[in-house]
Amino acid sequence: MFDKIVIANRGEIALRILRACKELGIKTVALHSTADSNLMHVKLADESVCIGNAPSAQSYLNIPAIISAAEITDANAIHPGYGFLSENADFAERVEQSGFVFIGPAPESIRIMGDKVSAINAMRQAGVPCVPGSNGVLGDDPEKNKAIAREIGYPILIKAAGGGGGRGMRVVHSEEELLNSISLTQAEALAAFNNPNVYMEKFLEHPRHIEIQVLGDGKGNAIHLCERDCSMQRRHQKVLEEAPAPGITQEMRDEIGGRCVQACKDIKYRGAGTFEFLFEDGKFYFIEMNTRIQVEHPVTEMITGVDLVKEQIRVAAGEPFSLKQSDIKILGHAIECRINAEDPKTFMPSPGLIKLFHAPGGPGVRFDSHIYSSYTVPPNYDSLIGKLITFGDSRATAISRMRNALDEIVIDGIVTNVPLHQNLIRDTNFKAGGTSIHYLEKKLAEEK
Ligand code: MV4
Repeated sequence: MFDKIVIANRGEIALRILRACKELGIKTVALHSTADSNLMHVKLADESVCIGNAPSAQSYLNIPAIISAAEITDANAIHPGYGFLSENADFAERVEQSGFVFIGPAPESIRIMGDKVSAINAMRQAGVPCVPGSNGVLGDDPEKNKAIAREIGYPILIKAAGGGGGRGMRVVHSEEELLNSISLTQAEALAAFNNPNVYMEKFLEHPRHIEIQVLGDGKGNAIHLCERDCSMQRRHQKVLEEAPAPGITQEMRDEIGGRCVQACKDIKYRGAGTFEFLFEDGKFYFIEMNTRIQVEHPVTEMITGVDLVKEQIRVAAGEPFSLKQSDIKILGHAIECRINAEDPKTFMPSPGLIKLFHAPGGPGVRFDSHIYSSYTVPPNYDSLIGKLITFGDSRATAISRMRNALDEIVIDGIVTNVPLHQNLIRDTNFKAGGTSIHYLEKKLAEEK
């Protein structure tokens, strides 16, 4: 096992990684920007290194500074968390070339999944169901492209190979718009991702976003840890997630989970990963794979009892895989509300001084957060300040516990989206379960 790990992230996930390290008896090095010396995990870490100024480009994205910090502290491994450099294949490669372990997949796995076309090709090859589409990058023959679109059937979606997470997409409703839309998306893709490649998919109009959590040991062993429903989102920002997904039967779970596991075995995937699917009319369609630990990982931890961050560290250290698929049982239901320092109506960020914080509690309540009374939320980063997670034997219990926890939590001094969650947790359609990716935006527009 590692002796010392560098935590190359900030906020709640840095604290989450620190807690996992402490449980495993591993020393920790907290890296932070000049704006972040008061972060909770910086106070709790064995050592800390300031790696640059507040802007992320000068600190949390500063590869030479991060590698130097690992060198001077004599660490063994680097955990990238989520966001920042977590899915940067060049970073993973430079970490390993410098003699450290990257706590994540091999650079080659990150690279394949970073290009959405190569990801889809690899997954289709492995037997994972994908959206009907162009099965590759579009060429420059207009007649061929028209034929592909006609074969798929309108409406279609043009997506950038270098995109993902909702960036670089365009819906096309008819052949008249097709060629112009392809050119526009190619130009935008070149500007945004330095990669002009685009591909086509059937546009699914009312899907849910359901994703499968996997763990691989990098030696051809892999398991899945059930699915999460992340359909409750606004502008591609997830707001509330839950596991398991309402209405998904054990039979459907075994089938789609088995496909993901086979794909992980085929590519000798190492660490935690997520297969993102659209789910419509009872069918799963793969769209992307995330090669990092995700924000919403706690709902999976609550329903399976598996500590995903500890497992990431264990497999990165080359320890034998202790988990078998038959060990994974669904113990209940979990919900996560993302607590943001933002206005619940305008969604404008609202950083500043937290004068008073009181944590909610009781059975089945977990709050993953770095905040404390007198902490100042800096304006330089993402507005996520905590994740409130509830667990219960049923979805109704998890909802009831979340409603109470949202009424108990006190965050004074800054504005947060807690009122949005208090509204959503009482929403009739949410309570029924299984709403589509468009539900929250429609609800917000109606209530305006
Ligand atoms: C789609 C789609 C409909 N049809 N692909 C947006 C984020 C990126 N991960 C993929 N996205 C979508 N791809 C096809 N063929 C609709 C979306 C989409 C979406 C997906 C998941 C969660 C929220 C979303 C919000 C708008 C659009």
